[in-house]
Amino acid sequence: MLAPLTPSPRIRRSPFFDATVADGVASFSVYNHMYMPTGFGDPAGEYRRLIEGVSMWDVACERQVELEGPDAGRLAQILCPRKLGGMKIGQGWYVPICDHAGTLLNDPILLKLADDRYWLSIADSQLRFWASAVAAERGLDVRVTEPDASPLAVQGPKAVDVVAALFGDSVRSMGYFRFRETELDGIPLVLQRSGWSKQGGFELYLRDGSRGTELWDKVKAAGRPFGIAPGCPNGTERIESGLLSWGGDTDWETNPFEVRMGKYVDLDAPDDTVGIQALRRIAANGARRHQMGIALDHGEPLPLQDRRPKVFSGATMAGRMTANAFSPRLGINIGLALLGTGAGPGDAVTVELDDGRRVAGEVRDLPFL
Ligand code: THG
Repeated sequence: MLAPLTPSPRIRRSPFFDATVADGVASFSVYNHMYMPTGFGDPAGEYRRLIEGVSMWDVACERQVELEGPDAGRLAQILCPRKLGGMKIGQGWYVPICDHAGTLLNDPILLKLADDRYWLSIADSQLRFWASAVAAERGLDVRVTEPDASPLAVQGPKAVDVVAALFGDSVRSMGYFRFRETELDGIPLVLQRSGWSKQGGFELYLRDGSRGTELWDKVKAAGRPFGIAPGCPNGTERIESGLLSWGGDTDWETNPFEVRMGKYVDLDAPDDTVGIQALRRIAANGARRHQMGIALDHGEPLPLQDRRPKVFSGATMAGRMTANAFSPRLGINIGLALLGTGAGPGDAVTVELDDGRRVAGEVRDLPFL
């Protein structure tokens, strides 16, 4: 058991912090320098509601980096090795952001709010520094700021019913990652069909950080007939579904091709896109590693491993396991791993756990489910 966090203004509270405390949050992680709930004391129920019902999550720590001004679109394209020419206002796109060596710095959703206003809805790295430095170095006319925008996720097969109860049936026909600027009883919001699960759902980006508890309570009340309860980004479901956790599944050598983001890289993106030259070279030579699943041969649920256990193929180190969980739907322990491309589906491997135990396993294709 790790010791609790020491309070500090360096670790920010989300607008939903008080509401999650009132609802019995049991643990936090820190993400983008903000507390992020990681459990409410009922892991089995939290998983079941996500798979069969509906769950609500404080994901305000998915901070927004706003690019605003005449060169906002140009900066977005310089930062993203995915061609953005076809992007329409109201669309969100999943994009890799790479450094000049092609290393993955973040995997945000890019939202186009206007021709001169974009948001990068970021994973856990300081993209604001990166965006403002690149903008200044390229002499662009654009402001890079953090807007008052804090996502609350509603996830699960019944999420659409909860969100329709709040905003009307028109939300049922919203496409994936589409969003609209709207309000709920005067609370300004961006409503998007999105969220870090494969169970379907929406995110309500609160645009007034003073009204977090009010929004939380409205979502909870609308969800009551559907059995809603608080949860959080679910480590088990995301491993089953093969969703990427930047910084957990990636390291300072990881490029987008290694972690199944190659389909979001356009090699014919403009030559002045950061990292595109390196990405072209990597694509031509072939990536050295790839992200795979591992099915572990161990009956009991294993504890969460946080030291990236080594994965062996015979006596040879094949790579590292970056995340693990016991899958209730599969009835086995599963993991994500970054392995050399020599290791492929069906290969027998051994994982050396944090406590030194060795567990046999088999390499699997992703997603598991
Ligand atoms: N919502 C919002 N912001 C975010 C996240 C989010 N920022 C941080 C983090 N999550 C970004 N990472 C991801 C990773 C995967 C997905 C979304 C955000 C995702 N991927 C699908 C997949 O890989 O199958 C679909 C991608 C696609 O079809 O384009 O959903 O959750 N606001």
